[in-house]
Amino acid sequence: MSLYADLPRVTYEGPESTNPLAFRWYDANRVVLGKTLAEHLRPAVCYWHSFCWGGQDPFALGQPLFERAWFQGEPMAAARLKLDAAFDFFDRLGLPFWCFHDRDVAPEGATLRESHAMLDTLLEKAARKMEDTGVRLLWGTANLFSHPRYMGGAATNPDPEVFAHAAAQVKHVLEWTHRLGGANYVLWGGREGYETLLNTDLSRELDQYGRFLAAVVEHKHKIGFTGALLIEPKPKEPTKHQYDFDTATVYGFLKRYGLEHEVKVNIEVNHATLSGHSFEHEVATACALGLMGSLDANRGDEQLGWDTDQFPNNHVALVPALHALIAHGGFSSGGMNFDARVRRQSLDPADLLAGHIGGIDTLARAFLCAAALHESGELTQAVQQRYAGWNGALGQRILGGASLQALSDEVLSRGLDPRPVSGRQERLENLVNRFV
Ligand code: XUL
Ligand code: CO
Repeated sequence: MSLYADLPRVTYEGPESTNPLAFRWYDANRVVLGKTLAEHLRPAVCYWHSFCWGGQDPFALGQPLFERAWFQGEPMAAARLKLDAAFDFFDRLGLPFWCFHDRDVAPEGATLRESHAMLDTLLEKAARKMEDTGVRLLWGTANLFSHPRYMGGAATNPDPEVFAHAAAQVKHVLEWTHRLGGANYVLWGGREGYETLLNTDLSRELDQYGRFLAAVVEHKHKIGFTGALLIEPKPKEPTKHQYDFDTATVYGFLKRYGLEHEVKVNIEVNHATLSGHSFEHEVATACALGLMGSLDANRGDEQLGWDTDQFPNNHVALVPALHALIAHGGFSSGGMNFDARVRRQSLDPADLLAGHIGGIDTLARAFLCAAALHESGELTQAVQQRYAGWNGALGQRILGGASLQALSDEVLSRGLDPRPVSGRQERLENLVNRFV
């Protein structure tokens, strides 16, 4: 008997429902702005936090805290059990997508060849389950950060053999992601960063990373994978300085290596806040720079300075980012992956379901608010009005390339004397609050 088979199948019951295991806002088939909520949000369950994490924290030694049958026994049998349990869980929850790292799905073998073979066996099984259930793959990725060989980085490792190993691993998972019809392939820069400059050649490491990414792009085209390649920015943890600090840093990196039209970003809420930005800043930056890919929906804790990966539970906080996303036209290949885990005292199978239900309801409610705000057009108009001068003759001359000399002549001859105007922040904050 599977762990999750006894759980109820989650259904939408509406905002008045008091059923703790029902959706109150996520009505998957509700049409808003021309598409269903499921089509807008494209929500995904992540394999690693939900089925691989055993409740350990840095103070817990030894065995996993959670009692799961797949945390013991022969590794391949355990991995099969875990896959069955995961698809049972997907079935209960009814979200359209899932996401995985290679090492979440299958154990690491004694050699890469052995690791590949085990992954192949498990992903063949996953492919059949995807076909049976209709659950699709939002993205696949390779774990280039858990095995000790990667402790000094993968692509940015001082040892080229480690680079080659990482390349071989990514090649295999990229091909599988293609075969499973994945919408995206994610590269989170696990240990691509450094602890101290005393032992680090920063410029060499960036060149290595640039070459790695270019090789991934080449292979993507070679095999005909049409999904998006996504870098997931994070400023710190596990290393002190992660190279993919934030979206703007990633953009600079991509520009330097000529990859800005090939790779987009997967923005995680908790990574955004760790970088000292708001989530909406990261989303708006990605939209502005043409890098908007996908989102890892979670949250941090305002009093804690690390990556707590909690399920989102505050819809108001998400409205500005979703408003920016809607204004941008929404996702193309992306979606919302729950890169989130329950707290370690949440031992019961139903806790995992409740975490996802709360998370998806929070996203759905935030989306509905943001869609209403977008449809009213009031905020958009206020911003357009603020920049209206740029549509006039002077604005157009400036953007057309007017020189400092020409602008100086114009100010002096016309006696231009611009007056400050209100940014109306409080009025705009009140406006947004009408929609939440
Ligand atoms: C780590 C993190 C990863 C990526 C996938 O902080 O967010 O789980 O999302 O490798
Ligand atoms: Co993430």
